[in-house]
Amino acid sequence: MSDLATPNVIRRADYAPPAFLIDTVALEFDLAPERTIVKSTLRVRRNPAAAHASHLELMGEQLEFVGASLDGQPLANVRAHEHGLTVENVPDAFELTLTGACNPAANTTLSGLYVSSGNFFTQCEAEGFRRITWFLDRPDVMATYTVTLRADKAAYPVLLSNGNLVDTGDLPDGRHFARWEDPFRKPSYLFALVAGKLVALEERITTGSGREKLLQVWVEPHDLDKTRHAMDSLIHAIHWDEKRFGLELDLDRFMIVAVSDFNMGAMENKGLNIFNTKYVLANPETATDTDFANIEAVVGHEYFHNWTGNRVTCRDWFQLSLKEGLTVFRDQEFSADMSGGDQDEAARATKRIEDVRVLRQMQFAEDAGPMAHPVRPESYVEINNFYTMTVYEKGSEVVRMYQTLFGRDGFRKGMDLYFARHDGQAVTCDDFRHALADANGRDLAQFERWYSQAGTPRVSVTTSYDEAQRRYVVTVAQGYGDASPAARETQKGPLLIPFAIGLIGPDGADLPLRLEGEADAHGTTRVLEVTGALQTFTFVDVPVKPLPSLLRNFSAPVIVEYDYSNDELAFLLAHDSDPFNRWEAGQRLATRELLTLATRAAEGRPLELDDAVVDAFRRVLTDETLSPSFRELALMLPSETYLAEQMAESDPAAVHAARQFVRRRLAHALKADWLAVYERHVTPGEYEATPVAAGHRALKNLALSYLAELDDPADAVRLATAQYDAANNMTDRSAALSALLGAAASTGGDFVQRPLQDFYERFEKEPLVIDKWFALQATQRGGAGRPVIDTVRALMAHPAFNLKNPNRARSLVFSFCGANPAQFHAADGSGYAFWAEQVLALDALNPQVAARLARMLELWRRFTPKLREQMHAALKQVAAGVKSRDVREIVEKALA
Ligand code: B3K
Ligand code: ZN
Repeated sequence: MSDLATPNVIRRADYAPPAFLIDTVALEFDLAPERTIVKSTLRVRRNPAAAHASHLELMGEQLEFVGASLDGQPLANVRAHEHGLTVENVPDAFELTLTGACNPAANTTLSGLYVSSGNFFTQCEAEGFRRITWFLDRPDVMATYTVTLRADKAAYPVLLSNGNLVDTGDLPDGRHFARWEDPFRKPSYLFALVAGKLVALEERITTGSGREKLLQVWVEPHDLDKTRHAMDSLIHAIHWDEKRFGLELDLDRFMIVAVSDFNMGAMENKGLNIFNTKYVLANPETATDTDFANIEAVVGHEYFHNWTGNRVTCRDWFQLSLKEGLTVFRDQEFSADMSGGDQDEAARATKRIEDVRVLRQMQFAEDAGPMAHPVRPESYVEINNFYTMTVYEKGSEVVRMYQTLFGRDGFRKGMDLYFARHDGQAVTCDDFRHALADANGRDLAQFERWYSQAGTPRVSVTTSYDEAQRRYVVTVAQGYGDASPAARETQKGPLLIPFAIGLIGPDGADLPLRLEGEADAHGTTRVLEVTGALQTFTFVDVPVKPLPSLLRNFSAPVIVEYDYSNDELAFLLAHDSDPFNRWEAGQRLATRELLTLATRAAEGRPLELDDAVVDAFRRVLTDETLSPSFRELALMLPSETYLAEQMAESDPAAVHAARQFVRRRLAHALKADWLAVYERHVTPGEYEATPVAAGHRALKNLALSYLAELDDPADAVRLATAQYDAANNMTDRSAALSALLGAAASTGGDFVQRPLQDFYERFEKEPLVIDKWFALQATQRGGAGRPVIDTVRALMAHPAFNLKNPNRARSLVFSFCGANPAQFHAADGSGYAFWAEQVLALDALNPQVAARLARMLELWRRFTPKLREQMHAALKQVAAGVKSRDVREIVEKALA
């Protein structure tokens, strides 16, 4: 049965409050893999704030109707249908009992109730609860829940749901039960249950008000030795939210459960967070430094949702960024504080750089294509397609701008007012903005455009210095450039842009800043408030012609255009006091050079690299006053994907040729330095997961990857082989293997076969590590006459490959299509044919995951004509065979 019967567009403008409210929900589950019976008893009443309706319409999908009663009487005027259930002529207030059945074992969508490794799990956000029972499955219907779980005791010894455990006991026939009560009203998307053979790491902590709390991390028994880091991250998150925002854990018990089949990262169900194993399980042998950091961030993120999302939730799904943008901002600040405290600006900058890199590579690309939408979208076909980089990452930048405008204290005042006004409510992005505005005595009407306009703003800056008058005039123009049609139709006017700027003197020191009209100079970074389409700011008392440092710490999610020379960029890279902008100067320098080279490569002209670029890189590499993590970020070239997006017509092959040329050139020119850095930054002894140790490993492994580019990679092969064999942690082991794969691509050497095989055998029983094994091979560079698609196709037939497991699908299929552009965009179209096959195969199993893969061709119009044609054909092939609403929305928008 396809769900295409109603391919209707849902519009924000059509929001209407629900005709009925549900105050209490009592759920009883008789859990069985093939047929689970769910009995739901609802206290329903007419919504006084809504128009009168005589029928109650509940949503339901893939449910078998078993029976119904109203106020204890069997119900005749009830009609179950494909999209739910209608009860006709209901009274003003009543108790409704509905019994239905579903098939968790057959549920490959991983939405609703499903089975993974023999255990039961749920995923309800956004609209999965309706696949469990009939309901007003929308976030503005908030109820208190009591949940009774019954199941076979031997097969499902652990029975979990939201809130507090109030009763347990044995039942006849080897069954048992558990009853859970959640004291907090919540929307249905936050409901969860888990049942199965699981064990927990437990801790008891005391929170700010002196109350004791039970914390649990539940996993399969063989994974118990990988839960310590997740538990520590949870404890840190709980303390951080008290300290930074005065927000305390409200439940007596807080549980995290890991599941290996999961569509995304994790889910913030009230008191019972369910996580992809990837964001829970870690020990030094199996997880990289990046995995450790991601676990901390995601554990924090889901925990922070308890207040920003759960206590205050969204009125409707158009407001998704209300909880997601805000919670991403909170997790970014948490990670920054964890890595460097709130004092160490350089350590905080590392986190900032990583976040901005993701935003620019992924969100700016989204803005440039057919899925471009505002942070608060106006319409959708399938809401699951709108858990996007724009809603999450740009949404976080929008929240960050309030903090940039009002400072940390002003932001905190706004948050306090937001909770004072809206605790326990389902609200809108406007409510959040008003709280921030009112708490700070500001009119933020213009700021609303950040929520309603799509596209990436461009800020063009010109400057002029009057030596006689000692005045420096900064002229700022804002617009959207040639935005995509989807973005253009949302654009109405200029934004309020907090634009942080500094002025640097010829000695490299910041100049004190005094704007015209100010009594005296203060500070060396100023947040200018740009509000007009064209505006000038005049600095006075400027003793020498300065160099501007623009958009410090990336104070707004915009593209800055300013005509820096290569020498000026090298100067900023060496001197800017803003660590973000030091990195930024290096990226601009490299990007400009790489794009010039890519154009030359496309025209078949010889390539050469400006010595100034080599020198700038050498200075960073050898500057021991800079932190290793900063150097690693500064020396990493912009990604091929990002570079291709900057071209008038994306040409992945030309970009790859240019980037490889530069990597080789830097490898040769700085060979002795790379070797010295490699030796200096080894981290002998026991593995430490600290940011400092991780920084050393990152820089050392970057050096190794450059050394692997040498024409004669003997040194790299020797070092990488030794590193692989001696490694006591996954960061070093996987980096060594990756370097060997790199060296093998250029030389065809067979030195990589043994470690590749060893890696598989060593970690055969660790699915998350086997994911890395697939991903490393999917993203490897292709050698002459050895296209990676051949390896990928062979790996699809490997016994360990399984398309139904999203992590495995992502490790091979998504990694190849999304993270190996030069191979995926092969001129013969082989990558696109593979993509179309896999999108259609996934579409039949798991539409949400399929839709993510489908998006990988959405920028097809921006590529060179030959690639464009082939991508178009692949898209049409998918459009002709698609079944799900999820994938259909993506391909139809791409083809429109
Ligand atoms: N809120 C969930 C995402 C749900 C996605 C549904 N397709 C995880 C998070 O953002 O915390
Ligand atoms: Zn979230």
